[in-house]
Amino acid sequence: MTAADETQMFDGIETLRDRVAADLARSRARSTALTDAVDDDDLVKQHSKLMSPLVWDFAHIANQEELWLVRDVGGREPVRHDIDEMYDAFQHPRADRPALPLLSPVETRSYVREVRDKVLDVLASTPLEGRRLVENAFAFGMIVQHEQQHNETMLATHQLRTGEPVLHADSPPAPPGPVVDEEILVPGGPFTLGTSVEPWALDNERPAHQVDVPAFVIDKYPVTNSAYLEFVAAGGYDQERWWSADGWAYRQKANLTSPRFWLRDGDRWLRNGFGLVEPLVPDEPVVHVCFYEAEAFAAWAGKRLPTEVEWEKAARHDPATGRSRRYPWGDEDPGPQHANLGQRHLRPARIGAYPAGESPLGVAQLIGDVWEWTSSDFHAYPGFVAFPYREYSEVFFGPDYKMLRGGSFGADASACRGTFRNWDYPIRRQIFSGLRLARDARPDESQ
Ligand code: AVJ
Ligand code: FE
Repeated sequence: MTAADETQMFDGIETLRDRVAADLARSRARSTALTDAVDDDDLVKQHSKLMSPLVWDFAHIANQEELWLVRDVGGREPVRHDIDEMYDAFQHPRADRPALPLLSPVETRSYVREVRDKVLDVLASTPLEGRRLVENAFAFGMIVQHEQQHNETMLATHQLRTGEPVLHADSPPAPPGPVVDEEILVPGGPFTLGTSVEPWALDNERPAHQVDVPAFVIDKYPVTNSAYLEFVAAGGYDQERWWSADGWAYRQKANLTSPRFWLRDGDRWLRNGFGLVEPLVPDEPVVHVCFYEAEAFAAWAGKRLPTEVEWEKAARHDPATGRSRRYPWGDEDPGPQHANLGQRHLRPARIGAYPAGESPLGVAQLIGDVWEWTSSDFHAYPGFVAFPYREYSEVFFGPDYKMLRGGSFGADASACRGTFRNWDYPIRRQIFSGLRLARDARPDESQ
């Protein structure tokens, strides 16, 4: 190795440490903002049986950080040895968490700070090579993503909270020109699904492998409020024929009549976004629908949901090179010109707002705005190896969960990429979930 190579490697590692420190600071700024926005009563209370008290999420974020970075990576003594069980998501379902003897808001804030101080020390002193867990700072990246995932969950808790609005953000950009909603043909043929090279990709995104995908057609944009409203107005929620058997049973049981947080006001529809009630924006992607609603809407529209593989091919396939990109727009990390991510705006952007984020085939707004339901269950890719713990992905594999792709306005760029896989129960609609339609290509189209 030449001296120049060594210098470069040293620079590379310093850049990586800086990158980790910046990402840690950014995720912490967000969890702090989400918890500082409300008073202590609000922090400890349960806003919905579906969610944890905000103070549980915050301490759980710090507890995971302590387990992986202070104790495992750093080999240090526990900051607190007595609370692991209380903040273990597998020990206590969300509904039961308010009854636990949780750390108070004051104790939580000091625990969170103490852990982070130790982590910054570990970051400065640990060689980022040798063990797979620290190679490319993976464990730090995993913990950044974990905090950001909980930040999105905490944002969903804010959406369920009642009372005066406490969160404020700028409006997303408007479409810069005329918007033509269209269908896009994705040609059939081989495609590389997943990744083996993305340093912070989680276990379920690995390994990269080739799949053969028949030609299909996908909408350029996610389904909008106005399109979804047509389904509502046409009586779609009362017509069993659009719904799967499980979907109809749930529609009946939960008495679904419109997306969550829509309110009927005479002959117009309003929606509640973080406590602010306003008329529906027609060309904004619909959000807060469950998988069953997405599936019924697609059937009513004469189409279907894309499979997870189709979604990823639409997002990553570059027909000119046959290569899979990191993101629809290329290999560059997401910037504000590409996608509505990171809680910069507290709503999806109108369709057409992100021309710079389009895929080579012209599919738009795949990343950010709303998570998109796919028709796929959660399965391991061939060659999957649980890493670094089975409870991130493996214990969820099977038919109980449906896959969501692309991230939402509430998701951070660090926890969202072309290969990123999210999952939830098909009845969930407090999440920032919408959909995009697809269909099989007709023989005359696919030639
Ligand atoms: C990948 C979003 C389904 O929130 O349950 C957080 C992420 N895993 N803590 C979830 C996660 C452990 C997970 N999802
Ligand atoms: Fe967690």
